[in-house]
Formats: sequence, C-alpha cells, structure tokens
Amino acid sequence: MTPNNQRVSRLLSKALRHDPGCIGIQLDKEGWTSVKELLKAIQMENPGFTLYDLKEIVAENDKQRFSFDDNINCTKIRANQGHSIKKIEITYKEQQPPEFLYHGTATKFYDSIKKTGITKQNRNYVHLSDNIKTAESVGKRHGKCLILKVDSMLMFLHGYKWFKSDNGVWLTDEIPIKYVKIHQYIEEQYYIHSGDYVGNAMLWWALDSKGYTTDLDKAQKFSLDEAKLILNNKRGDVAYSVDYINHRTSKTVDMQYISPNESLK
Ligand code: HQG
Repeated sequence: MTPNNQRVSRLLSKALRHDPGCIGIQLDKEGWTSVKELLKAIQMENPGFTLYDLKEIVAENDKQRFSFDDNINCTKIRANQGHSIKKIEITYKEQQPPEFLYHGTATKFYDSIKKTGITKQNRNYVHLSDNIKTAESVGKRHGKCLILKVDSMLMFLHGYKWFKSDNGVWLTDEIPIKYVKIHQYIEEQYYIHSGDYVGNAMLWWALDSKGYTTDLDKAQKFSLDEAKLILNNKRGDVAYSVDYINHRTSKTVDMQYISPNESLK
C-alpha cells in the first residue's frame, strides 16, 4: 500500500469509529456511511484518491477493519468493530463462544480490573480474541503486556451475550472478575545496539554471540535482566525494546547484494 493510502487508512479508522465529524461525514446507527460522500470528503485533501484506492485499503488492512455493504457496487462502508460512538449499535449476531477467549491488557491496568472486572472503557464493547498472539499485540499497545484468559463458555452458560465481528474479534459488554484468570505476563525483550552504524543502519549484537549485524532477523533478543547486565559493562551499548525497534523498521536493499549484470539491458 502506498504511504498516502496508509495515511488515509488511519484517517478512516478515526472517522468510521470515533470521529466522523473530522472529515464531515455521517454514520448511521449500524455504522455505515455512503462511499460516494466518503470519497468526496477524502478527495478534498487528496484530489487523486479513487474508489480503487479505497478498495485497496479495505482489502489490505492488516486487521480487516473495514467492510463494504457489497463488494461489487460498494455503496456503503463501515468499520467492523472498535467504535466509541455510543449511538452506533451494530447488530452483531449473537454467537456461542469457544471455551476460552483472551484479552490483552497492560499490567498497570490490572489493579483496577481486579476491582471492576474488564470493562469497555471508551469503546462500545470489550474486545477479545481466540488466540494469544492477537491478544499480545493488542495488550502491548498499552505498555507491559498481560494476557488474561476468560471463561467465555461459562459466561455464555450464565447468560452473558457474545458477538463476533466480521473480522473475527469477539465482543461482549463486560467481564466480571470471577471469569478472568491471569494467563501470562509478556516479558519485554531488548535488542542491544553496539553504538555503531553501517551507513545509516544500526549495528546490533548478533545471535549466539556471533559479532554484530545490521539484520534484525539475525540480532539477538535479550530479557530485561540480560540487557541490564550487558549495559553494566558500560561499553557504549544501548538497549531498545524489540517492539520499539520493530515499529521503526523499513524495507531496504543492501547494495553489496546487487549485481549490475542483473539490471535491465
Ligand atoms: C483496559 C484495537 C482499567 C483494557 C485492538 C484495555 C482491539 C481497564 C484498555 C481494539 C479496565 C482499553 C480494542 C478496568 C479494561 N480498569 N483498565 N476495569 N477494563 N481495561 O484500546 O481492548 O487497532 O479501548 O484492558 O486490536 O486494548 O484500533 O481496548 O487495555 O481489537 O483496530 O482498558 O482496538 O483495534 O483500551 O483494544 P482500548 P483494547 P484497532
């Protein structure tokens, strides 16, 4: 996806879930807005933006956040879940959940969760996933991640309603603490930067003590305690969390792997 379409995608997340007024559109009770009106609004800032771009954003969104009412005519579009606008009440189909579901949160919220259970905060529902990996990426957005395991089937048997959005997110109104167990604390991991660079690329401690590398796939990840031990040696090494660095990577090609013979003749 082009950087401009990535920017529009973020704008859509905001407009279709939290603040339609930010681009002057309106959502109906089910969260839909007219594609024609939306295109007009986006084109005010991006004159070259087309329906083709919008279709690309919907198809390629990493969490499948958006849907058209029908993929051929594309008359209306909405966000599948995650709304904070109270007047939006999407009629999700009630579903029987699996035995357990997972909620990724931050350790700093747990004292409060212990008192009131998991509550929806600003959103219209509490969000859960059927796998730990998704819960981990959701929880990490808030800080040091804690994965909670929820007795979703037991809740269902006790009369709590469960819904599943079109993009596979499980939703419910609230989760009393008696259905919640701590599943796992996710330890933050760290890369160690040697302090040196190759060109602009940062040079990291490599896997298995094999010197240094610019390739993050070959860089060693350390626990907090290991990273602190290394930093105590005070050799100019610097530790950054793996998440922090992963959010700042870009795709480049190293010129030493490129042969001019392979270029177009
Ligand atoms: C926490 C993203 C204190 C809750 C994700 C969470 C998801 C409490 C935070 C979707 C609490 C709210 C939703 C309590 C819950 N006391 N804190 N009693 N109960 N919390 O962002 O679940 O990228 O509103 O654990 O993928 O993190 O936006 O909810 O940590 O599907 O598409 O309060 O948003 O999708 O944070 O994320 P959020 P969430 P998008």
